[in-house]
Amino acid sequence: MGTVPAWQLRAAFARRLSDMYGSEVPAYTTLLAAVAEINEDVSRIDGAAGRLGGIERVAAERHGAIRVGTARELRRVAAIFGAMGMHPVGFYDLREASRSSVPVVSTAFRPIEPAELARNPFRVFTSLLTTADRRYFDPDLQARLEDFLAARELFPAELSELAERAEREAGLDPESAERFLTLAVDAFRLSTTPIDRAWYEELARVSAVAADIGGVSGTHINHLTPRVLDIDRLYREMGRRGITMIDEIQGPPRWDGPDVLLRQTSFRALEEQRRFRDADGGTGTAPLRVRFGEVEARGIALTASGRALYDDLMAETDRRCEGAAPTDRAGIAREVWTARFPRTERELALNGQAFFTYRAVAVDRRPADRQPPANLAGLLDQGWIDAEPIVYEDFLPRSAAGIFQSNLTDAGTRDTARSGAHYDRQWLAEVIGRPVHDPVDLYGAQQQASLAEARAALGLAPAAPA
Ligand code: OOG
Ligand code: NI
Repeated sequence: MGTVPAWQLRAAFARRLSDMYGSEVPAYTTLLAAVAEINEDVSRIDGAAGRLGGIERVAAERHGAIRVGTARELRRVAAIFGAMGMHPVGFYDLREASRSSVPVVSTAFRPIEPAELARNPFRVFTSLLTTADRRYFDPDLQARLEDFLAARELFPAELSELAERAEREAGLDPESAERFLTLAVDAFRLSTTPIDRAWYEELARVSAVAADIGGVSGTHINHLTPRVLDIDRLYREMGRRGITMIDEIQGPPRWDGPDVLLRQTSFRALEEQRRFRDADGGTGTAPLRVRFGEVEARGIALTASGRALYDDLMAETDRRCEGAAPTDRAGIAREVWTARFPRTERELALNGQAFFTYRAVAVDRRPADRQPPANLAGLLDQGWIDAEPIVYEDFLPRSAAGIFQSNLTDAGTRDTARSGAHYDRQWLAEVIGRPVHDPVDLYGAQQQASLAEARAALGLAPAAPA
């Protein structure tokens, strides 16, 4: 009897979660059908489509999002994802990135090794409620909220035990794997336990996100996002299929230069009937909007300086959009990018603005009767090495905040006269009890290792640090 390794647990979990979500949220199934059609079409007509991950990877690729209330819950989540080879990467402070009341800080659990990403890149954006932030919660509400959260159990003990064993032993026997997957998918299903109406509404006055996290007895996947190779086409296609998307695609504009980072768009959460319990003990149903759909297109990972340029272009686009009609934004963004963003991958590589995997070309393809030059520009231009873009595997705080926001019916309240509690990546690492990786470090190490290997293959000394 073999062992089911972490990556197979991850791939099976992503697939089963997707099946579960599809059976409960019909619009998601519509989205998947449109995505599959477009991906097949694009990969047939565009030979370069596979450069940012092969079609098999892209077809299976999903990200999900969950929200939890306490450090203890987050540690449980980390163990469950750890069993699937997913590790916390990045720190996102959505309190600062939103106009509405979004009292959370977040990380993403995902594979970090290139080979693991290629097998299945499933990632889960995971948010933690900031109960100690006085802008949202006064001491009395904080205390009642924390009591409520401390009394609930998101995950059965058996699930946590299986997760710990899987991580310790690098996999599970098939029977335990089956049990683990069943319990894990169930843990992220929308709960049918009646919701305490008064409590939910009290939290919703502060923030719909706080109510979604701390007003109910369970957590749930609130969206699952497939990856599409042409997001502009998908956007139009969803309209044709009768599903209204939010009014823009977030992230970089469509333009004729390299695709970088991440472009996302979503449809608003649909009303679902939920059971509520009133103070007098009676129960009833009322509609809630908590599960939605999103789709994304992924591009090349940017270095710190590439990212600074990106942020700068977004800020310039914002300034130039003031007073303009919302529908003008895409055109304005495209102008800003055309004027200021590098037009080719080569430029991005040589400027040190984006990450690539470098490989020495096969011996019989190398220039004959010549010595390889020492510098990267010469190596690329004379055809000694190939540069394959590294896919951006992470998220964008502003898009994330936009996704949260587009699903709030009410902005909530925030006392801006008070200062917020401070949280950062280090703090989060201590809370989780595991390192929280810096995404730029991960991409940088991957690029560095590939370049060193390529140079060694060509008999060159390791590159001097840039
Ligand atoms: C998470 C929103 C962030 C993304 O794709 O940026 C996100 C949430 O709504 O809980 O998933
Ligand atoms: Ni998302």
